[in-house]
Amino acid sequence: MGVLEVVGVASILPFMQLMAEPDAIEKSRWLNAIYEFFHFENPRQMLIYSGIGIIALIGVTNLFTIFTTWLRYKFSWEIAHQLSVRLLRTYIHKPYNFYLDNNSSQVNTYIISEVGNLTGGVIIPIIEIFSRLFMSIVILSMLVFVDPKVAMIMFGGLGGAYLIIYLSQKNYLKRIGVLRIKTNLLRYQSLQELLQGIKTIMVYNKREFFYNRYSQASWEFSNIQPKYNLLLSIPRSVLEFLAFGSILGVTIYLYITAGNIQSAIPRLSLYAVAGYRLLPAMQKIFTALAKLRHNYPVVDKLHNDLRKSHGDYKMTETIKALPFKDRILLNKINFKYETATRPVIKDLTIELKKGETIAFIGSTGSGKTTLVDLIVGLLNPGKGQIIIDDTPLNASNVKEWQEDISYVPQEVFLFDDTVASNITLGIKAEEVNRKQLERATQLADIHTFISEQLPDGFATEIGENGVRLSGGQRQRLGLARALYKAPSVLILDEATSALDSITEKSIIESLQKLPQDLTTIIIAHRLSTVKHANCIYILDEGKVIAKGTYDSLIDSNKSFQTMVNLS
Ligand code: DUT
Ligand code: MG
Repeated sequence: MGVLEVVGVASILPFMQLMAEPDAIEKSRWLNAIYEFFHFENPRQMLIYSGIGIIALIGVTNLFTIFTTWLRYKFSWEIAHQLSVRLLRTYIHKPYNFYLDNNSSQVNTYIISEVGNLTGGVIIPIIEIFSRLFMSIVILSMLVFVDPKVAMIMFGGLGGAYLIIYLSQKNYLKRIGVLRIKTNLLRYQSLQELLQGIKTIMVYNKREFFYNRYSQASWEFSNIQPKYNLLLSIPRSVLEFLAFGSILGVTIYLYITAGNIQSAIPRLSLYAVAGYRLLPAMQKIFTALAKLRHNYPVVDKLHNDLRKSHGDYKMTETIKALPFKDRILLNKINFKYETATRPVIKDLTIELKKGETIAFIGSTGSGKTTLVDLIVGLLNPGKGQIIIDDTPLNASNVKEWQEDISYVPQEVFLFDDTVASNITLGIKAEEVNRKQLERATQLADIHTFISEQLPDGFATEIGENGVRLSGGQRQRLGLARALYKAPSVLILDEATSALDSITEKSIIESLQKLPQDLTTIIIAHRLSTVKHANCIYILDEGKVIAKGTYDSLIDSNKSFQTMVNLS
């Protein structure tokens, strides 16, 4: 594009020469050579043909510009896509505690919004700088070739002015760049929270507070944009003034040195055309530099997150389950959340035989959920080990261990898709094991509801996070999901707490009828849920304060007696 543009600009000089001085062919070696080469019959003919030639050339140049523009954007957005998915890959492979320490809106904002800013504010500007710089240099060299002094003045004036403006804005641009990222994140975060809490917000009539929360963030963000846009456009006005001034200046200079203005017209046209091309090019370079400066903090942030990753994650979902034959041993495990001051689990040792059902009970906040998060390998114990048969759990086998497990967390996660897809977690419709699906939903006591009450049965869409279902229905879908996987370890964290006692009882009873080697870990506040467990552990502040079967605990443990009496 640069070459084409330069040829277009350069061709103006001989053309104007021909126009201004009919005897130019005799005077100029170049024109004479061209005249001879094409076997023109007279200067008039040469003038017309070269005019047509130049028009064609400008046409081709502009067509080519369209093509290169397309190429440039295609290239840039391809990078944007790659970066975006690479970031996502990095984030979904972060350890679970990353999500405890960071607001999820951050991931959201970076992957979607900031990658867009990176494309528009960094990648495209870099390409712009290269292409425009090349063009500017070639046009400038041509001007130097024609008249070094004028070229230097022109370049020095324009370049110097841009440089001064850029240097004076540099730090400010970066500062508002950092601020822009922060306020953009706040915008996303406050909006996401507003939408998640819409029910509470409506009932508590707190629309104003949450509205203002977003409004504040949006206002701060919107305050930055005009400043940034102004900074980008200031030099244009300054430079237009300078350029017009210099063209006039050059005209006067040439008038004085050449004496007669007629012979200066070709050169003046050249300067005008060169300026016409050079000014926007330099303006674009300036804008690109300023954009780069402003958006550099984005590069920093994203690079930082990408750098800490290994890059080549395996995403395959077909993982071989870790052999589990005999026992799970929690050997003196300790755990403290990074943000907390006190440990949640203290020197805990528990052995769990395959096929057994154990239960964790204890007051709220005693560390039950933390303990099962440790067992499933979402969290890593600070001290101590989790040993499966004889294999200590570590980063390299945790995925295989998770293949053995179905975990129904305290909050069931549902996504806006069909019932079947929510239970099978995205297995393709034709690969779904229908028999297993029926059995799992029957065990979870949700089969009748799905087939009789939902308009499209298993194909019914359940809405965002299952809003079209009741709390108990959501829990039973979570259970059905866990059973569909046919695990060897089933972990239920308050997974039946939203059910009425009768439904819960029938589910727990049917779970007991499952194959003998299913190992079950149940967390419950309702003691009837854990009545049949082989061993009940009472947790308090991360320690086991009593253990035993339901009956033996009733006999031996005072606080257990109180709990039973209260319930
Ligand atoms: N905690 C944190 N950071 C977290 C999660 C929990 O500091 O990301 C604290 C809160 C609580 C303790 O750990 O004081 C134990 O929490 P856990 O969720 O394990 O308690 P629980 O026994 O499951 O309580 P509940 O019966 O209310 O579910
Ligand atoms: Mg819990």
